[in-house]
Amino acid sequence: PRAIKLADYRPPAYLVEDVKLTFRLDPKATRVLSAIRFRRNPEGDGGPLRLDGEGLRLIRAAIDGAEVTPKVLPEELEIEAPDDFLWECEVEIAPEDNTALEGLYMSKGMYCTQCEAQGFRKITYYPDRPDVMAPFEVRVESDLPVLLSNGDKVETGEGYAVWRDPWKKPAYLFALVAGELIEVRDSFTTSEGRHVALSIWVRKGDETRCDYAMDSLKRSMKWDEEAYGRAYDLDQFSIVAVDDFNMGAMENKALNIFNARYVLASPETATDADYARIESIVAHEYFHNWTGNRITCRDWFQLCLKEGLTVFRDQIFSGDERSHAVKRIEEVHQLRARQFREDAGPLAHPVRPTSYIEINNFYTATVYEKGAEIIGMLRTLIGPEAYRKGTDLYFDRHDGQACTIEDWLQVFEDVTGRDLSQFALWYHQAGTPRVTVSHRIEAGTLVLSFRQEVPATPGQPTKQPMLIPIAVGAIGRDGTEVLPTQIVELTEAEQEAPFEIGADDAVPSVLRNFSAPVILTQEMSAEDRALLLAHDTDPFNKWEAGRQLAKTALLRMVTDGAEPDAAYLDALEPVLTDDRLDPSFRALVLGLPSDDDMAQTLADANSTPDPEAIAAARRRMSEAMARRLEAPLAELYDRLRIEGPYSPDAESAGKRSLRNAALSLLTKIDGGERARTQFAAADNMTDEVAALSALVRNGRGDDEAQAFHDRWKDDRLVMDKWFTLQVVNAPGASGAAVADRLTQHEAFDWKNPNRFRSVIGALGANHAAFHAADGSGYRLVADWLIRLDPLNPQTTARMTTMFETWTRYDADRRALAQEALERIAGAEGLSRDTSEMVTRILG
Ligand code: HT7
Ligand code: ZN
Repeated sequence: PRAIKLADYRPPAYLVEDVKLTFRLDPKATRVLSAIRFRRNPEGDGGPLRLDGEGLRLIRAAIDGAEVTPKVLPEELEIEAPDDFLWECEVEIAPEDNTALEGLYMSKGMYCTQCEAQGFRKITYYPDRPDVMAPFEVRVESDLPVLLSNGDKVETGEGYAVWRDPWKKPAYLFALVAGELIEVRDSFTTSEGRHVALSIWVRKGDETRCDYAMDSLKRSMKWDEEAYGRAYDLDQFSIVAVDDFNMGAMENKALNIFNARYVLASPETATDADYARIESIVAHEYFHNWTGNRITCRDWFQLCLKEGLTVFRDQIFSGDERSHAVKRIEEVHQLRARQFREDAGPLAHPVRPTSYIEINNFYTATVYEKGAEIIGMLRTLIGPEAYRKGTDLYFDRHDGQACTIEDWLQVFEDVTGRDLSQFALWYHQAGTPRVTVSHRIEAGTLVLSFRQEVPATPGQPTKQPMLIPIAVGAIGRDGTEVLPTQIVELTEAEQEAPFEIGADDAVPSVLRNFSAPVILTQEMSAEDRALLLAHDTDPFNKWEAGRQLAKTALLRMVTDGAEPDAAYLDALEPVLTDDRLDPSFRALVLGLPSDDDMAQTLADANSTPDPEAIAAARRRMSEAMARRLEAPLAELYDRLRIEGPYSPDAESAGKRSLRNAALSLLTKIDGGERARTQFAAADNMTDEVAALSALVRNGRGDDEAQAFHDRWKDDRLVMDKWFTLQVVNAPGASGAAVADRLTQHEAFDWKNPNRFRSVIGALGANHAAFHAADGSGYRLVADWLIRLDPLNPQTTARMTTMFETWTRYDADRRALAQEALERIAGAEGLSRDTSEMVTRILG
């Protein structure tokens, strides 16, 4: 397969004036009629009309009313055409046979679409590229009661509906939904006085679980008006929940389509984490209306233009709605677990890649999360006011256009007069920068000495120094802050920064709020870390100090067989019992670094991680924490019980998270008594899952797992949790056997992506099980990926990333992983998606 290169970008030969589509829906033979007005692009190469199309049966084609016979190739159609003309075409497709869930497909009797990135070409012939934007009018014909498409409904009658979207959009934002759906309605009046009808469309029975998504939507609409001055621009906005979906959700203009798990929530069936995710994904997709839809990407290399920015926007929204401190810690946790891991392995790529084989493989943590970090750094560097001026200019200047990263940076250069060319390296250089800091204090001046280095990554052997904003402060020996937060702009490979602190001893607090996505090395004694854990005014670094103490202690346990560090355990107690601190913050302080994090830390230090030893060390540490902190944990567990009905608000969720963190530890030493009682009495899914997980983790949950199953067997979203928690929490290396057994369960519908991920994907979250010494984890995953690939290449390819760290491990494990990867690579008819991924992972 041919690699697509950024350097080969050429403007389209033709532009589209407007699009009219008619769908005659039928599961086996849907007819799609298109009437598209094309106009030659003065900036194009003057070539023939080339339209993308895949798996389409061409019935007829005409130019200006005269039938034509185009040259039809497997992935495109070509024809000589005049400069300005009407293209009419009729094709036939079979949505029922579409298991890849791209294009028009069926999910439980309902028609739906997924066109990003290149699904529209599976619907009809079209220049399926984001820089071709046009208004669409869509007529849907079917006996089904609900017929939806983008924009506002302009006509409806017996067996049909017509929708018009006046805003120019690329084809990847096209959507159509048809089915027996229930509508949950609300409304929102914009700051511009527009009355918007809001609808959430779900399957019958789910209409009672839409309140939180609807509320999140209205809060998002308001927030975008206040934070970015962006109001909604149509009279209708819909969200549809779909059971079969490859990813989380999709921002189609005025018709967002969601994986049902990110819409539906009720106290009995959704956890606090589910509520938080629903809030942020609803916001994310809504925010795309301006950052993605009104202003889109010129080509798919610019994906971070919409995704990095929109993630940044949804992160700040969630922080505003909840707690910025807790949200930042969670973001960094996730960034390190997913993006740093990607950046450290064979799949490392720049935030703006320069080449791809299958674009679906570039919807990555790097594009999304590192892309968001870049926006955050930009705002730190120029300040919030200049940032807002820049975004205002961006929306003014580029509304209705398909843009590049250069366009984005230019507006900030224009409003600040700053040269951002060194900053732009963040988009171009892959790999996580390493920053090493040391310090000295001379006559009341704290001098920080920095060194930065960006590691080599595939295709990028050498790197230049980056512009890195490092937020610093310092805490005096008595616990008071002697240096409030300042920003150091690193630009050189080595650099010093002096600060008057008026004291001769202090502990520097560096990379506050995780001001840049770097790996920081800072030699620091356990006492100094404990001082920061106790007194840092920056919540992120307060948490980070505890984290570093935990890591050091765990590393010593793994490499030297040390006992759990008593000083670390002692340092936890004052934080745990400090009622001035947000309970959810305290819950995060109690969490240990994951096994995968420990494995990466060992690999970074050129040591080979032993998954069993890591898991055993974490188990021993948890038990030691439980014993050392038993009294305060038990006290908190009793005191934090919430009386009255469940509410998903941040304060209540914080209390539950600390209480359940306490439960998780106490279950190590109380024989499971509290967890069993909590499980039996739980009136909400957060407490129910927490109790069951704690029991399963300690090999005690068989009866409760059965009871959970019997209670929830008819609820697909809760059953996904049932599958996942058994695999993720399976002790020792038993996870692969547990997953294998669960694949034989009658409810294991492997063709449904959520269910597949709930078992096979979950194994990736059980480090010791996936990396079991006998290779059972690798084999099971390979077997199932080989089976899924012919049906659903996108989900298969995405899940190959479970193997991305395979070179970290010992020779035996490497051989077993390589064998599994080669078996996937050699599978007959392997998709382009999976083939690209496995080839890159094998290196
Ligand atoms: N922009 C969307 C990305 C996407 C996607 C979503 C669902 C299924 C397949 C998909 N391919 C790409 C989602 C987002 O980031 O908002
Ligand atoms: Zn997005």
